[in-house]
Amino acid sequence: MHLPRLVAAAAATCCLALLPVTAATPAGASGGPSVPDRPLRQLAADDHLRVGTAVDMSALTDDAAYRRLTGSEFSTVTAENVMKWEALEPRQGEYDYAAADRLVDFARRHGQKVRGHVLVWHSQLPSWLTSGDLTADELRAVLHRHITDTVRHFKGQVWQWDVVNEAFNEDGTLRDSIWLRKLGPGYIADAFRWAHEADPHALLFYNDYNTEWTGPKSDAVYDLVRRLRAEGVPVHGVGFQGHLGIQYGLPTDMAANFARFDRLGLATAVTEADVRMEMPADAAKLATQAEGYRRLLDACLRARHCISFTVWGFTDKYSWVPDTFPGEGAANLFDEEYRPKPAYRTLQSELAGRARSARPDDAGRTRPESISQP
Ligand code: 9MR
Repeated sequence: MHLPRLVAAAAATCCLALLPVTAATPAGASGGPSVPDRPLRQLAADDHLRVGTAVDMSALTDDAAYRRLTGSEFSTVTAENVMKWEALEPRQGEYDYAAADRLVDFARRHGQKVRGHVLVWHSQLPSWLTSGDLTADELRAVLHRHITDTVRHFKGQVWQWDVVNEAFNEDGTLRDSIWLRKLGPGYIADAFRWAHEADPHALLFYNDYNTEWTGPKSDAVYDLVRRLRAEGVPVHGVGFQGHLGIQYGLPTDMAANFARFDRLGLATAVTEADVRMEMPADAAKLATQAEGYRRLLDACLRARHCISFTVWGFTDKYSWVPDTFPGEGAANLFDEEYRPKPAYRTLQSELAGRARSARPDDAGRTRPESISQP
């Protein structure tokens, strides 16, 4: 059931004063509909959902407010950068797991699960790999070893791995990457098989952006995972990154799209949600942003096997957006001073509204822990 628009609007209005999260207005204090002021992770647990954030390890180390909210608001964490190949193996054969291990340790101490990001991607590869003139056989061996070593290192500690990331173009053809060029399309199935051999209990995901709605790109992902499953390849889930921009208009058919993946018996997850805007932000843009986050969460909650909802950072203070899209920003749930934005209150309300509306005899949502593997 949807949270009534009225409540979402009231939630948005209440937060334009941008109170610090620790001193938030008690539910209903303004006389409006009550907005539950509980951490997202608690509210999501009532919906059998894990809620997560990407973590910037420098901020986690240096910024106490960032550290506190990372621990209190989220029940899963993703390494924003420190599990990428260039970070883990800057020189061939020399691994540096220190920063990633610190995140795994933080997660353990805070009762959080870890999303591993990312094993096979065309970006943030070490230069020894991209500029070295490896033959196809050598590259295949290097990829096999990277997946095996990395997944083994984190064995039992990573809940979900993004095994292959962003392999498709917008038109649904395979992206021209070093992997496709040298190894052919079979690299995708190989990556899943190798990851599964290294940790048979980790949930293995295909992850991409602009696949939240139906269209050629999400059709291609759908065809890929359906075929892989039919061939017995151990792919367990599909991640929808969820990088939206309000200037493009909000997608309307995300729930239907998530549902078709759900019907394949696959887990789904929102893996990198943020909703950016052209700056400066104003009340109307922040309200549209809140609706963007709400729609992503709604699509997830309607899919029985959607097991986690992860935002790509939670504060505008450390967002990747302004560097990549000059003139855009304000994409996160909290502003740069850690004041909750309307989007944060909307997620709280949506999560609480779902839990309240769940019937005891409801077939219900799958518990994240019970997703089975082929
Ligand atoms: O947020 C990440 C940023 O700090 C890096 O500079 C960037 C490099 O490409 O990657 C960002 O994260 C990306 C993620 O790994 C994959 N999906 C898109 C994310 C945003 O670009």
